[in-house]
Amino acid sequence: MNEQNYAMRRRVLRSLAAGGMAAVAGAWSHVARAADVVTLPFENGLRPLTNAFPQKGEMLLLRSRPPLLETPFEVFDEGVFTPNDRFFVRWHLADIPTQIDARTFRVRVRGAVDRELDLGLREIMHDFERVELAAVNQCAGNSRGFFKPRVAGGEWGNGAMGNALWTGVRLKDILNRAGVKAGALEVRFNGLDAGVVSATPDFIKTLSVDHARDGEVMVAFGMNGQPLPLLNGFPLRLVVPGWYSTYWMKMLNDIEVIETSDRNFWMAKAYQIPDTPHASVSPQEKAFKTVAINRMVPRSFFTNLSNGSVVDVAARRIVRGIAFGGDKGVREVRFSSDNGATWTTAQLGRDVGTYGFRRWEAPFVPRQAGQHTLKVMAINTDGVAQPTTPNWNPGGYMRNEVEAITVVAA
Ligand SMILES: Nc1nc2c(c(=O)[nH]1)N[C@H]1C(S)=C(S)[C@@H](COP(=O)(O)O)O[C@H]1N2
Ligand SMILES: [Mo]
Repeated sequence: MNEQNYAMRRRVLRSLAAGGMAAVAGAWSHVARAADVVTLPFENGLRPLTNAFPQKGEMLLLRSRPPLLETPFEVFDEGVFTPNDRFFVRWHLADIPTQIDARTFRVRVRGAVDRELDLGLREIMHDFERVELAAVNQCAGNSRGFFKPRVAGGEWGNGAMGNALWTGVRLKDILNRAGVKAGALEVRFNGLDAGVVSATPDFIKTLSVDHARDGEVMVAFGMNGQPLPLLNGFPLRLVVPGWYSTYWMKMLNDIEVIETSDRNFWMAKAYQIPDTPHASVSPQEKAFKTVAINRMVPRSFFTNLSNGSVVDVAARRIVRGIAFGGDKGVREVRFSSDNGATWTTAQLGRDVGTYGFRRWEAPFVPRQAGQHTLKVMAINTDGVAQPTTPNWNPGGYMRNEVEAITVVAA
C-alpha cells in the first residue's frame, strides 16, 4: 500500500469513527432552482443544472423526488475517477433518510446462517481485512434517452455512470463469520430507504451465494478516500464489480441468506432483459424469454470533443476519452476519424484496475475542412467488442453501441 492510499484510508476511518453524522441540512423535495440548462441530444433532452443537493456539486436534474441526478459529461474528461460531488445519483423510493448516525447504525446478517450478526460500523471497519478496488458504477439504464423508439424510464444521457476507488471489506468475510448454511442459494440485500406508500415494493436485490462469496463483492464505506456521500449510500453500500449498479445496494443495513430463489418484484419483474444477444429484441416483439440483468458490457466515449465541436483544419490534435471493459478489463480501444471506414489503435492510459475507467487517446488530423465523423470502440479482455448497431429492449437497458460524434474542421 502506498503512502497516499494509507493517508486516504486513515482519513476515511477517522471521519467515520469520529461518529460523524452524514448531517444533511434540509430536504431535497423542492425542485431546485435551475441556474442553467443543458440539452442532451435526444427528444425531451432539456435538463436543468442543479446545485441544490447535499454533498453534490453541479448536476443535471432528471427528478427531485426520489433524486435522479446525472453527471455532466465534461466531468469525465477531468480524470478516470469521478469526484464524489459529481457522481450520479439514482434512487427508486422517495423515503430516504436525510441523516444517519454513524455511531448507532447497524447492519444485520441473518437467515440461513449459523450465527446471526448485528454489526456496527466500527466492527465492519476493524474486524475484517480492508480492501480497495476501482470499479465503474453504471446504471443499467445509462443512455436510455437514446433509445429509438423511446421507452419508459429515466431518460439518462451517458452520465449515469462513474468510476470510484471503493474502500471496504469483502462480503465473503462477513458471510464466513456468520457461517452460510449448506443449501443456501442466494443472498438478499436491503437498504434503509422505503416507499412512501406501503404498497410500493421495498427495493431489495439478490445475488447467488457463489457470487456473494467470490471475494470481489465488497461492502464499501469509502469512496475516493472519503465516506460515501449520503445520496450514494452512506454509510455502507454494496460494490458488485462488473455488474450493473442496480445490485449495488445503498445504505445497506440488511443481508439475508436465503434457501430459495428470490422472486421479489425487483428481481423477478423489474430489471429484466431479453435473453438474447446484446439483450436486444425488435420493438414489435412481445413474447421473449427474459433474465435478470447482470454483467456489464464494454463501452467507450469521447471526453474532449463532442458533437459539433469545431477543430482546426490540418492541425494535429489529440482526441481522448474513457473506456471500460464491463465485466472485464479493457484490451484495446480503436479510434476512427472516417466514420468507421478505417480504425487505429488508441493509446491506453494507466490501468487503475480491471473494473475501472481507462483513459484512451489518439491523434487526429482533419485534412479537409468540413464534417468528420469520429468513432470509438472498446474491446475487452474477453474479446467482446462494442456493437456497431444499437440494441433495443423495452427497459432501455445495456446500451453500448459504438459512439460516434461529428466535428467540424474549419
Ligand atoms: N438502497 C438503494 N440502493 C440502490 C438503489 C435504490 O433505489 N435504493 N438504486 C440502485 C440503482 S438502480 C442504481 S443505478 C444505483 C445508483 O447508485 P448511485 O446513486 O450511488 O450512483 O444504486 C443502486 N442501489
Ligand atoms: Mo439503475
